[in-house]
Amino acid sequence: MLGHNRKMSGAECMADMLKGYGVTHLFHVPAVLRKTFAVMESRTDIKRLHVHGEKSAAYMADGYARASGKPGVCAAQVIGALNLAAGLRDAWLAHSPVIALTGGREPKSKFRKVYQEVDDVPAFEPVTKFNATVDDVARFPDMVRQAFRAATSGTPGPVHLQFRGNEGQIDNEEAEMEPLVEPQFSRVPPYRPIPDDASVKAALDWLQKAERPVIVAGGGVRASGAAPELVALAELLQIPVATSLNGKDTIHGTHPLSVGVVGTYSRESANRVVNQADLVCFIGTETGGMTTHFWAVPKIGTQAIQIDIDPEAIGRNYPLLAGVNGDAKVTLARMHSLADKASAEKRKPWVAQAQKICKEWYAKYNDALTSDATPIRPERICHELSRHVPDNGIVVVDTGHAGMWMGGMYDLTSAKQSYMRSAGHLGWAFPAALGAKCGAPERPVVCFTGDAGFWYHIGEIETAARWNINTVPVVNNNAGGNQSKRGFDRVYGGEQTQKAREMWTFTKVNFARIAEDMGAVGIRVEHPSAFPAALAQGLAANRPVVIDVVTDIEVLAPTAVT
Ligand SMILES: Cc1ncc(C[n+]2csc(CCOP(=O)(O)OP(=O)(O)O)c2C)c(N)n1
Ligand SMILES: [Mg+2]
Repeated sequence: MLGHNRKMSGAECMADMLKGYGVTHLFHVPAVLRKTFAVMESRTDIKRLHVHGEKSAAYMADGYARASGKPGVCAAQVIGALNLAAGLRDAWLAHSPVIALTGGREPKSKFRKVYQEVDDVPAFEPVTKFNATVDDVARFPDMVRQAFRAATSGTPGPVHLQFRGNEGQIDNEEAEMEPLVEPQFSRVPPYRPIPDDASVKAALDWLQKAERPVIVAGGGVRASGAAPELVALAELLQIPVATSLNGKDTIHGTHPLSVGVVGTYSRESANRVVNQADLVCFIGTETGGMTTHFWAVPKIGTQAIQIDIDPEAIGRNYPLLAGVNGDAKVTLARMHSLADKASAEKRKPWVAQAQKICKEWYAKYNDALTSDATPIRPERICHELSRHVPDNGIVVVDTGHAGMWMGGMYDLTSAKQSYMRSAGHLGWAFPAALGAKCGAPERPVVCFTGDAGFWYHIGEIETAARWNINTVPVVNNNAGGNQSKRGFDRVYGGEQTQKAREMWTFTKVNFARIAEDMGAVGIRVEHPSAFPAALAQGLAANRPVVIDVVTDIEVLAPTAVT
């Protein structure tokens, strides 16, 4: 209650506030805010997960946030702070609300060569929306509130609070405080800004006049929870929908208007449809390099309209006929209510053309998707995942080839499924999947990663076993980082030397065996026909699992078409 201050420690205040904001898990490497962690035990049910590196703590918080829509919280003492900052970079790129807590310097001893100390604050600046220090214990309530407010509002993103003392010992101190919580900021989105009606009508007018329009839906649609409104508008007006990689779950892949992920880690059909469109409607996408294949899909000059919650994003990369500033869900619902259904008729040939392009894609890749080859082709894993990921499953995907394979070849088959992807960092997916499971414990979580990606945070198998976080990582194990093959061939003038392979190949390792040793269920798959049963076993295990799939190191993912 406002104005009811009482004497309490920073630790008590922090524990009460995190509980009040609905935080259920905190990912950390000790020792930071020790008193807070101790007090949490008696005042809250928050799980305090000691994980195997600050970067994976940040990735877990990120996965938790993307799966639940609630801010994920991670923490590190002063020496681990920059490891934590490194882990915020993916959350920053993906606009994921992560709150990072670190220990920091004491005014009375800074610049005196304190053990382990540097000035960490500047390093958080490029990866946070709000980067602040808490130097007086009486500031706990308003700074924690500001952290949640900044993380969740507008375009969401990471924040950093540095607490005085290398371990944030300021939490031992007392002051007159009120641990006031604003539940509105405990999840994304806290506000739904309503767009100016004139701008909505102008955009809708262009959309309805177009004969070959396409929608490109991004992570902003996902953050807004606007997938149902997106699909409803597309159906009403008969408009094909492509997505960014971050927005892949805003329309499921088997929907008749879905054309796939557009851009660089993409599906050929999406790029072809977008490049044949006479108008592109961008919704909740930054129109960044990845989604537009470096502004080649669509080409600059294509007629475009754009809807975004961030006014600065509107028109950044494509000159626009119309821009709409507002929340995706309310904007799409408003467009739906104003739409002229009769205008859909003239787009029938265009929808048929888009569907033909999609069919051509399936025909072209059918052999690879259903291949019985051993070592296994990654396309076959994607195909089996499309067939067997449960109806309410969350799929968490790493970057590089993993992003290309799954972005292009995997289909969500239900509106209840979710898809989360690394925004660029190799090794993100496995810890993020563990965080996702913590954030959505009732949903099955499957992770797709390469072996190079899996090596990064392999120690987290032990965390999964210790906390019984039953995700099902599927490791596309080709004993190398073979996305590098193409690049090295190029710099060697066509074909690299045999010796060059030492730069991107590894020892052949059985991850299933390693998983067993760490207390998880390990399943090794050497033939594609065994994969469905392995996945079913993994999903039913009710224990942490690792599915190690032996795949072909020579197979490369298709590159983007323009
Ligand atoms: C932090 C980081 N470092 C480096 C890279 C560059 N990179 C992208 S993919 C890749 C190799 C991936 O290997 P693996 O996970 O085994 O997948 P594969 O290509 O073999 O399918 C590398 C090094 C990156 N994306 N992120
Ligand atoms: Mg590999």
